[in-house]
Amino acid sequence: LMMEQDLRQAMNDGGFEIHYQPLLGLASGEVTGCEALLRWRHAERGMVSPAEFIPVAEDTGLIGELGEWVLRTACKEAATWPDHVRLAVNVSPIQFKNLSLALKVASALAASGLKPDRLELEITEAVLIGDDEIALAILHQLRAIGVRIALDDFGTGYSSLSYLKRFPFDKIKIDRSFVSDIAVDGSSTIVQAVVNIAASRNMTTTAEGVETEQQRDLLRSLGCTEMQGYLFSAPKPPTELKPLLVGSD
Ligand code: G
Ligand code: G
Ligand code: MN
Ligand code: NA
Repeated sequence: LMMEQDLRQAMNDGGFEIHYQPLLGLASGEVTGCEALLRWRHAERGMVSPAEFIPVAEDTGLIGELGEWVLRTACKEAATWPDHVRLAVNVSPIQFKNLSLALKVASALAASGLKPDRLELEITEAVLIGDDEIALAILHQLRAIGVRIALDDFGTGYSSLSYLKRFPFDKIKIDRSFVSDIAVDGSSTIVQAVVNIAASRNMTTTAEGVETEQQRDLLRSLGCTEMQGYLFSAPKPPTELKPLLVGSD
């Protein structure tokens, strides 16, 4: 497959880069963290979206190597940010089939000097589908290291509530489909319910895809903890990100 060969080559040639999107506290308006978002700069195709190549990396087994590169590179970058700014890294469900994941995370932290509680791993509920005891064990190993775990894309999959019972997440990320509709239909009551469930279990909430001041104000009034979206900033390369973090110090 063309794509697979391209991916391998990009890995060897430095064709991947990481952009970072800030997360803001809704009460303080301060940057509380940044999410690492992988980008592939392709000679002919331009910027290729991870939505396109992550599935290929998963199918071909390249996701292990690629995921480890993202983790190590992003941890090094985050170690240069102000101490109160956390780093969020997306972890594919496939990476949870590998028993060495916790070791790799510990190694990336040690190599970068980033404190464990500044790293937040974003997983989707697909990790916990089908009574996956290995994935659950790895989640507990990660928790033991001291990293935080966030449940990403909440509300888009199946029977999400049962997963909140199976593992004590630190954070729920509310999918942007709820945020985009929040002012126009019943989505605000759904967001309110998620915020209430999260608070009752000691979890914080981050609303994704916040694009308007109206959405931000509504989310703040609903008690949502953080926001992320184009209203404040799109994902940016490290050099453009830095000025957004200074002054939040
Ligand atoms: O940044 P963008 O909206 O194009 O991302 C599309 C999808 O790719 C999102 O679901 C995001 O979580 C995922 N993604 C981005 N970077 C990574 C990464 O480093 N690892 C994994 N597994 N997924 C990523
Ligand atoms: O699945 P995940 O939540 O990790 O995906 C994050 C993706 O959402 C990134 O690819 C990012 O580019 C995209 N994104 C971030 N902010 C916004 C926004 O305000 N609006 C829209 N439409 N997409 C966004
Ligand atoms: Mn994410
Ligand atoms: Na998400």
